[in-house]
Amino acid sequence: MRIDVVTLFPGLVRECVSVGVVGRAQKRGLLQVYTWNPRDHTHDPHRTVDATSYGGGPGMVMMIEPLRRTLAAVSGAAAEPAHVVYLSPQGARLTQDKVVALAGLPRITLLCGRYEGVDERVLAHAVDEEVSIGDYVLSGGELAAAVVIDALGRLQEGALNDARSALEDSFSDGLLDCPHYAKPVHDAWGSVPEVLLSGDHAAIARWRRQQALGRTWLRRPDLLAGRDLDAGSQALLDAFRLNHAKASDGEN
Ligand code: 6GU
Repeated sequence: MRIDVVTLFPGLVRECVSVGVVGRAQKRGLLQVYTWNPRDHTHDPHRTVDATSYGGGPGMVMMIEPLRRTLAAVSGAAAEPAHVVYLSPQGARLTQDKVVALAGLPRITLLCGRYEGVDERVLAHAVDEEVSIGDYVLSGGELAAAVVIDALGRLQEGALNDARSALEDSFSDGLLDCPHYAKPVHDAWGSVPEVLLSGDHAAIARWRRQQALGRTWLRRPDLLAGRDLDAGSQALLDAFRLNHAKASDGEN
C-alpha cells in the first residue's frame, strides 16, 4: 500500500512511523510512506501557506493554492487515483472497521491541517472523506495521520509476524481483548490463572472469550449495546456477570 502525507511537518510523521511493526513493514516493501510539504509548492519568498480567516477571529487558515499544487503533485506521483482523507476533529470517528476498509485500498493520501485548518473549499473539491481520531483537539493532523498509518500499516499482509495477532486484537470482532500473562507463573503481584496452564485448548479459548466479553461489558457497554450475542457467548457473559456480582458482594 502507498500512503502520501501532505504536511507542514514531514519529519514528525516520518519519525512516528519509522519504528516497530510499521517501520518494518516499510523496510519489507509492504508499505510506502511519502511526505509532501505544501511549503515546497509556494512561489513567494516567505513560502506562505496560511492567511487570516475571513470574518475575523483568531487563528490562520491553510490557503487553497499551495494545497492544490501539492495535491496535484501527489496525484501525478503514482498511477492509481488516491482516496484523499483529511484529518480533523470534525471528521467521522475512526473505528477498526474503517481502518480495515482503508487498509485494503492500494493508495491513500492523508491531508494534515495546522492552525484553524484548511480552507473549506479544499474539503469540497479535493477531499473524499474527513476522519477524526477521537473527541479531543490536537494542534494539527500529523499525530492523527501517524495513528492512521500505524493502524493501516500493521494490517498489511506480512507486516505482523503472526497474522493471528490481528485477528485477536481488541475490536477485530467488536470486543476488547482478553488479559495476557507471561512468565513467571507466581509473582508477588499475583499468579497466572490456572486455566491458562491447563493445556486444555478448548477451555483456554472459552476463558479468553469470556474475559473479552466480560471486560467489554464492564468497560465498554456501548460496544455490546447494538449486538446480538450467540447463545454460547451469552452464557459465558452471564457466568462472568454472576461471578462479578459475587466478587463485588464479597468486597462489602
Ligand atoms: Cl484528525 N486532527 C486534529 N487536529 N485534532 C484531532 C483529530 C484530528 N482527531 C481528534 N482530534
